[in-house]
Amino acid sequence: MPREIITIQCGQCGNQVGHKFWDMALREHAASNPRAIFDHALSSLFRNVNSRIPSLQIPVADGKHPIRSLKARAVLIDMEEGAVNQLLKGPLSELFDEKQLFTSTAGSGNNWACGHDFYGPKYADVILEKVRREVELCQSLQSFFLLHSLGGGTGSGLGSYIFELLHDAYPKVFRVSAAVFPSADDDVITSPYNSLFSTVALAENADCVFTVDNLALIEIIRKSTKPIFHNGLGLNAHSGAKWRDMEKPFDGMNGIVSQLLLHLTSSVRFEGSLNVDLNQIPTNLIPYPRLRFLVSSMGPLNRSSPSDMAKQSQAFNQIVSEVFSRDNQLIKCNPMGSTFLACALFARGERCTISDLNDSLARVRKRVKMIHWNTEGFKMGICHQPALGLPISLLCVANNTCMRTRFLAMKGSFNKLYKRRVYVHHYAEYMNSDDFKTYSGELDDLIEEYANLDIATAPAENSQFKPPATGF
Ligand SMILES: Nc1nc2c(ncn2[C@@H]2O[C@H](COP(=O)(O)OP(=O)(O)OP(=O)(O)O)[C@@H](O)[C@H]2O)c(=O)[nH]1
Ligand SMILES: [Mg+2]
Repeated sequence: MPREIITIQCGQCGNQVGHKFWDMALREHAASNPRAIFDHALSSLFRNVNSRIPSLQIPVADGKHPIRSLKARAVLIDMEEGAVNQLLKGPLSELFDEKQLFTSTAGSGNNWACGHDFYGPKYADVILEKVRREVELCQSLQSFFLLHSLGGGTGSGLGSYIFELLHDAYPKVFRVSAAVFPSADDDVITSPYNSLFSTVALAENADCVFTVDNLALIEIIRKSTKPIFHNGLGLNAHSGAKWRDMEKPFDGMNGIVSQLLLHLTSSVRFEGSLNVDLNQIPTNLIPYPRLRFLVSSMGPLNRSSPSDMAKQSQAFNQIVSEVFSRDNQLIKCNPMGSTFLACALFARGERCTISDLNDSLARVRKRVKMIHWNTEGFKMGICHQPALGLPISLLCVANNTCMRTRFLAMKGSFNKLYKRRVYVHHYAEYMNSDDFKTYSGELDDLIEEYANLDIATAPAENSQFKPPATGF
């Protein structure tokens, strides 16, 4: 039985990340399935609209091969047209039909409240109708993936509103957010407000949030000595110099986010010896209801992994230590300086084994501080289909109290604006001005929850302490 994922791209960033994601997903499937049969692997992300053509040419979007009967399981939403039109002008346009698109022209003006409190209620019915149509085309829908940024108005405000709608309409389907946090020097002046409001909304309505941070992504790109994920990102050799020098090399940055999504979905798309279903992530990694913000890291980031299998165990050690290092985090924080509530390691590679993973983990294990009630809280998954261009690769997803440092920084930027009431009047049109205090108080609570867990110590033997239920 296929387990389908419906991707909802919302706002400019969400649609640009989605663009890259579909491009890379097609390349990966084309490379893995030279016979090009519409198979189980394809069906979690794509649907075949012409069942009379069971055998397809999997289209790599090179403009030469038509995407005949493949449609992405996706709904594309933006309150401006630019990013969606860009996608429709390119070779991937055939992946979507009109019924999957919903755009307007005015945008949300970098205002969370405009997206959430104006466009949300205004377009709730039409958005739900588009989602419903995609849901009906699934046999066993597993998750909604929301791709969005938290810094603008549409992806953050309308995006979090859509999760509220889905929470009511499809309570049993997992709501997974891939949320791009703004960097501290973001061009969007109001991004501290928007990201704080959407963080609080996601804590309520998402099942889990994969956090990525534009600052961390930019640094990864800048540090790379050669174009990373060369093939996987669809970047060609001579474009390397250009994208490193650009101020915001979104293409490369979105490629890293797409690689994260491809890695996460690889277990539903391909076979593995130790297949971890996506819906096991919230069960295993989220012991407390509001602490849903997961920290991800990937390896290798800066060089390609060896194809020489004799060197594999050495390479594995290297990659495992990389995913625990600060440099490989997709969000600016340092998990090794804080407490892990739970951790998952997902390896991709033809000959990866659980003992490779265990052996390499044992080497770093002593340096990893686990919460006292979950000292063995590691989940492992293996997918034997390698990522494109990477014979072996590893994704680490953790629930770690270091999220509080990221939220403290967010709170600091929010306070800087709010103490002078900068732009508050723009929001007053849509939301109550007291909401600023309410939302920022809720973020304080989240920060405090993480801080308390960070210093938690094992209770005395005769204490009444009951650890939270986890899937471990
Ligand atoms: N990583 C990445 N970040 C992006 C991209 N495009 C925009 N951003 C970031 O997203 C934030 C702005 O959000 P947008 O997605 O442009 O805004 P929107 O959701 O379209 O909302 P409105 O334009 O206000 O209607 C800023 O932090 C940008 O740096 C992208 O393609 N990739
Ligand atoms: Mg926009």
